[in-house]
Amino acid sequence: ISVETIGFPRVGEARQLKYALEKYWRQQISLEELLNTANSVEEQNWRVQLAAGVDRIGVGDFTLYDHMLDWTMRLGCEPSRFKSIEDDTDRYFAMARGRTGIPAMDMTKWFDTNYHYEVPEIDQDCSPRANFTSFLEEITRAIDALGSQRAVPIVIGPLTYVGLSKLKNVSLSDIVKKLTNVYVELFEHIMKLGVTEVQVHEPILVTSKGLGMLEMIAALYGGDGTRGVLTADDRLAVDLVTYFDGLDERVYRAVCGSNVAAVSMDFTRGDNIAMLETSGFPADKRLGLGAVDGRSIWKFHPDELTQFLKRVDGCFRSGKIPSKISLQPSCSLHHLPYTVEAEVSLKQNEELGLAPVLSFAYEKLSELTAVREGLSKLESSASSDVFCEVRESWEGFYRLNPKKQPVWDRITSITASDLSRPEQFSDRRPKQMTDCHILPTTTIGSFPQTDEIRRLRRRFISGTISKSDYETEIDKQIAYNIGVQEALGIDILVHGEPERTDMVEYFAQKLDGFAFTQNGWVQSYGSRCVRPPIVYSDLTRLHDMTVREFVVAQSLTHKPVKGMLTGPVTILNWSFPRKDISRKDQALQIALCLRDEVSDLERAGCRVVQMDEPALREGMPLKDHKKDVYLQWAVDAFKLSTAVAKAETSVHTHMCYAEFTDCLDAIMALDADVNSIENARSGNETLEAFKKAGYGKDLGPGTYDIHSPVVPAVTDIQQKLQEFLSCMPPEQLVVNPDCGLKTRKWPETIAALRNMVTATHQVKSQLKLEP
Ligand code: THG
Ligand code: ZN
Repeated sequence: ISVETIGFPRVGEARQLKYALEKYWRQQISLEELLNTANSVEEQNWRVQLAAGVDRIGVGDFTLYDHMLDWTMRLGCEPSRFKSIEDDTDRYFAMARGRTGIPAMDMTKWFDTNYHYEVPEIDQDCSPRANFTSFLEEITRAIDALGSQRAVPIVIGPLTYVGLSKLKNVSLSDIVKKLTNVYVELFEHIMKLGVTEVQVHEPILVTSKGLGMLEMIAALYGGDGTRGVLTADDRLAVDLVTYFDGLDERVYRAVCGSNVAAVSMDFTRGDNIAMLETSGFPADKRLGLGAVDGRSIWKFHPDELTQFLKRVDGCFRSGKIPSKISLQPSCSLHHLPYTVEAEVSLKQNEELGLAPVLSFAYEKLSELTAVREGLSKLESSASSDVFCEVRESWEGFYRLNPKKQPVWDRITSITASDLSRPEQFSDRRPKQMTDCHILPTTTIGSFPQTDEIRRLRRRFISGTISKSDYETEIDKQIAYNIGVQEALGIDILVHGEPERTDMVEYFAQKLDGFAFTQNGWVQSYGSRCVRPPIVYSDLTRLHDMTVREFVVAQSLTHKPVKGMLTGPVTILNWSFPRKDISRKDQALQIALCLRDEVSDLERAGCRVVQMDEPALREGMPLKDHKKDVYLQWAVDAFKLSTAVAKAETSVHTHMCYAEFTDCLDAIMALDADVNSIENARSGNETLEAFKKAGYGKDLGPGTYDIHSPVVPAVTDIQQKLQEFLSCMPPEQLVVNPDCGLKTRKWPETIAALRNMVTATHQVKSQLKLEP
């Protein structure tokens, strides 16, 4: 039994790569200095894995920005608008970040993780060509550091690469065929370096798309009597690596019948072990046993793991699986922070008992060897020392963080009526915001976070200024924000959220049951990282969370001010959840806290509550047949949070970062009175889809793109509004930008909102002229 990794974090323990990248973009360091930093982070990664006793280390997944973008370069699939940029590095960063006149490529979520990749764009002009120089150099460095047997190149497989692309006027199978030669060329180069095995990552196979790829699996990897283009050369073994869910039985049969030398699977999701028990695993292949959860920050539970290992052992004994096994994390470790050792406060806080049960990337490496030991000790039924130690850590954790029974009692007593508004939309809508006329203007919630606010917050956190001084300054900013909106003539106001940094961090800090790391950074995209809070206990609300700032804002204006909340599903999806409590129950716990907050806001005079759910879509399971269950509890959690609102209270929501068209039924089921959506960069497709689905409530499609500092012209916004009006009646439309404004500067924000209000007035006066 060997131990193997299939990917590692890459920003660096101290986020060295992030800082180097940002300096390089500001032209403060040279490309050479950037690459020196990158190489030293990568080499440190290798050293750590080597020292942890990993037998085969996945290499080549390191990247300056995004691994999918790397493959776009390597395969020569750059969209044609970038082809004029000759220098490889310049072209690479232009694709990621855009250039004047050349928009960046789109980003989207990598499967169901919080990582964003650069979506390849492939059309009929795409003519793949090999561009592997820097990749081969990287592999060569890895071989020098680790030896050619220990360094296993990671390659994103053609099915996954193309399956995750935006295809225009081309078919998936045609492009896969076109790309195959380039992969064959790559494999030849890799063999020349003395490499004998590659990991070909094909996580797409666990999704519902995998079922449509059976023929392509056979063509590429062999099966049905064919040799397989990528497995035709015996000198290079292919390990077909899948993760993020189990394999559908038909896909499993296809990969088992293929010519690959090894198949690696995720045994922490789905039910691959049951499939091994019933169908067995081919004796001529090595099994990659992804038994250590690469998505979870928690240590393994010794008893659960023992149960699992017994089943593996049973398969061994009955000859269902071969003796060639490689123990692996269930996926790349790059979805985890580097190490618990860097969490000094959590480690010191012994009353919490949390640090001993946490396991980040470095600690997962030790778990791999612990699991190997556990498997070998099964026979003697002696428990290994590590298992005993981890069991004690968990016992300590549970003793210190007992179940909060009242929370569970409240969850048990939730009834259907808790999930529905007192009146139907058609009855309640006329009672809401009666002072607001047709085409009301509003914003999504946040206003620019100036350096001054950030400085203020730092002084408060470090204790340099008192809480009351901090609040006084925050209130001044709220007053300014309200003044600006009044002057611009916006109809539904916001306080602007100067007291919040990251919305999820803000709410997590207000709730009891969340813990925070100091260095637990996880790459979100490019140089950007997030530090998700950790759910360690049942979640409760100790105090109201947003009422003070709402009251300050509402006291300054007669117009309605929105009470701004982040929805339960988003708070959960952007945190590290407990693994021993269902995500549904954790979402419901957060929902109960938010429900109480909605009531408190109403009592404080709030007439409009906005419950944002930007991450609703990204929590969707990868298999179609699992989607309904997720969407059901996600919708329930949202409704549990909001349905307590009186009929007179208008409930808004906002969604961004995603495609909505594949979960429209769920979005409609949220029963929000107004839904503002990110739409400025797409045409009317989303709107058409809403209309087609019979969406009858109010909609606020983004009238301009806030991700760019460009101020939209009045005519641009007018045109957008006209397009929207061609799609739905004016009574249904709300006018807003397409996301929050916190990343923008004040001058462009004011100019853009002024144009938005002007455009709205002009469109309204035109409407009146019409018969
Ligand atoms: N909040 C949280 N998660 C998120 C988003 C969010 N996940 C998805 C999406 N939004 C990711 N977008 C970003 C945007 C900006 C940054 C990170 C993720 C960012 N991060 C700072 C950095 O890397 O320098 C660090 C922020 C900090 O210092 O706290 O700018 O909105 N929870
Ligand atoms: Zn948004």
